[in-house]
Amino acid sequence: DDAAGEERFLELITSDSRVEPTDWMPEAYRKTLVRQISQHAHSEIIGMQPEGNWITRAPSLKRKAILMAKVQDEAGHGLYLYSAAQTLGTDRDTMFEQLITGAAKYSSIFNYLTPTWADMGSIGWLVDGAAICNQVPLCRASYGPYARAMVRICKEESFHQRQGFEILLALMNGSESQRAMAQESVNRWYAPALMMFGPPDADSPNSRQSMDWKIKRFSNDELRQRFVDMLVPQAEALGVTLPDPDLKWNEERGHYDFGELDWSEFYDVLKGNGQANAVRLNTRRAAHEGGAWVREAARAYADKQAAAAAD
Ligand code: FAQ
Repeated sequence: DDAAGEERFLELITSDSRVEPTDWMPEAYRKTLVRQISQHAHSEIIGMQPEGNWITRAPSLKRKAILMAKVQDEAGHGLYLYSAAQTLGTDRDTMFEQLITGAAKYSSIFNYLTPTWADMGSIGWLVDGAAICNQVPLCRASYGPYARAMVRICKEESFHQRQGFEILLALMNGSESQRAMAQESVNRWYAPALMMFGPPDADSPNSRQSMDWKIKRFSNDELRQRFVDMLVPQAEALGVTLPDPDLKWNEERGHYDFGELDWSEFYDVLKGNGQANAVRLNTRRAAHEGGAWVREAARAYADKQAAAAAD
């Protein structure tokens, strides 16, 4: 019954064990997991677009092959995450529908445009870097299928981050104009990457409960700080400047202080007013509708196989 189920659920959470799909769980726990996991899945799927935009224009065959592999990894991440969300009883068609009608959220970062090749470097270094910071703790999330999906995703994200760093490093070792291109791109991506961690703790309605349930292990601001601390020495190695005049080592705190972010921009992007919200959704919708015949063919094939097996 529910009382016994709840007791066992709390015991699993307190003892840092995993909650599995067949375990009793509070409806609100299920709901917040579906919310977070589906948003995460949508981010991976929409996140293919800003880089997909550069596949045909990558500056060498090797760069093209690497970029294609990375974008394919993102499709894979989306699929593991949809599978994890499905174990909570929400089917994939419902989630797709929520995405293409604009009802679902996905990460703010993918509503920014990628006008230069250096943006492939910045996405890998900053966006995948932020993703790793946020996602490594999720490997210990209390919900088993989500945590296990994150383990593999994080391994691939580490490779993605290195390839982005390496793109920027090649540019920084190049000509004057290549260095300028890298710096200009970092200038555009830095603040939006810091916003990926979500609003400041004081304005984060879901954090407290998600941390009590051990879905989130650290708060948005804690992870943002960890990310900034990680970036500074990497920026020095690259020779790029992080665009924040207030960025400064704080001996007392043992962390870098950094400037206030423009949260009005973040909320504006969430409302649909970012550079690329409309493009992203239209492209996704067209891909989904254009792929309808593949789903129909797969269904017809599966029916035929099932009929043959029944004979
Ligand atoms: N964008 O109360 P909180 C990737 C929403 S990495 C849009 O703090 P929570 C890899 C939030 O959903 C990107 N919305 O929420 C890649 C909530 O709205 P709701 C994906 C945001 O859940 C790299 C409201 O604001 N990663 O894809 C954002 O406790 C390169 C209040 O916020 C993940 O999804 C945002 N940045 O904490 C792929 C990681 N931030 O739902 C391709 C898993 C907040 O109440 C290329 N997710 N919101 O309507 C998480 O860790 C959490 O969900 C947070 C937000 C930390 C994102």
